[in-house]
Amino acid sequence: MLEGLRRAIRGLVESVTTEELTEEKLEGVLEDFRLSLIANEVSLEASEFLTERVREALRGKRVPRFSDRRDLVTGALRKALEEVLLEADPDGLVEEIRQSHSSSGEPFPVLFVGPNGGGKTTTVAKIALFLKRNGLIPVIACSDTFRAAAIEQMRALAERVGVRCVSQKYGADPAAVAVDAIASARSSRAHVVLIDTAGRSELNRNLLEEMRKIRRVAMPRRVIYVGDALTGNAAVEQARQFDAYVGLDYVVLTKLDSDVKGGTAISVCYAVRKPILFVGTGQDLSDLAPFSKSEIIERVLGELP
Ligand SMILES: Nc1nc2c(ncn2[C@@H]2O[C@H](COP(=O)(O)OP(=O)(O)OP(=O)(O)O)[C@@H](O)[C@H]2O)c(=O)[nH]1
Ligand SMILES: [Mg+2]
Repeated sequence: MLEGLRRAIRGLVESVTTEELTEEKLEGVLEDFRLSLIANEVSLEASEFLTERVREALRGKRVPRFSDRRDLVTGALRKALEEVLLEADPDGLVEEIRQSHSSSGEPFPVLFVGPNGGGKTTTVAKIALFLKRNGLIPVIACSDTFRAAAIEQMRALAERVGVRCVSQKYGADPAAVAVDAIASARSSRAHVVLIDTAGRSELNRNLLEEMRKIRRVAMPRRVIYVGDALTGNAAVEQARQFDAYVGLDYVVLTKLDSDVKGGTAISVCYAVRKPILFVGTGQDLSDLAPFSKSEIIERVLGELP
């Protein structure tokens, strides 16, 4: 995971700690760094931001000792990443659901949105398991009434987790399915409703309108964007659109287990300024981990030469 990003930073550190840097040379080193970030799925804007932070740390400074220069660079990057990356605490969400349910008796609806194949259905099941392990009773709403076999897929996963799943026929109104599930959760005194929705291969207006309608009708307390880390800039662009159209509270980034580049988390946080709640780390139901800023920073900056 994240080797690419680590290599980009290592390359930068190596350059600044082995060469005498004239202003001109420094610009060349910074440009190489910027391009290596971009090659590892860090968006254009976020790459510029990080590069600028390194430039500020080094520019105009005569730092004769190489080890001091390394510390300046890694210190600047550490600070910049601290600023860009945003994390949300899953235990905080559990507590909020619990408190909301005990004070109102109402289930807490959570809407999952995202592009086709990003991992929504799998993530809904993983989060259902996480919530169940934390003593909450989830109900799942199959509001993907669009894709062939989506309902069977969700039902099979829900069965493995051991949670109830509310569905209707294919072609049914996804918002009506969500409302149905919320009513069913209310009568069974379940704590939380997880609403799985459809994706489309092309992000289009229809899908965004459909999500907006579910939001209006089902009134979720939280909206979670599920994006595939491997798709890099596409995931960022989609997150931006879902945020503009539907409004997002959290991000879940999936497939981090196969993500050798590693820049998507930085890019998504930089673009939509929403915290990452979880990352997906595999296909199993327990392959879900809280997103830890300090862990990511350690992974890319730790033990550099
Ligand atoms: N390696 C890995 N695979 C994952 C992860 N999350 C999901 N997947 C896989 O990605 C594929 C698509 O996942 P789904 O959950 O069906 O994606 P979706 O967003 O619901 O897709 P649509 O319903 O078609 O929009 C499946 O094969 C999942 O097993 C992850 O964190 N790591
Ligand atoms: Mg799905």
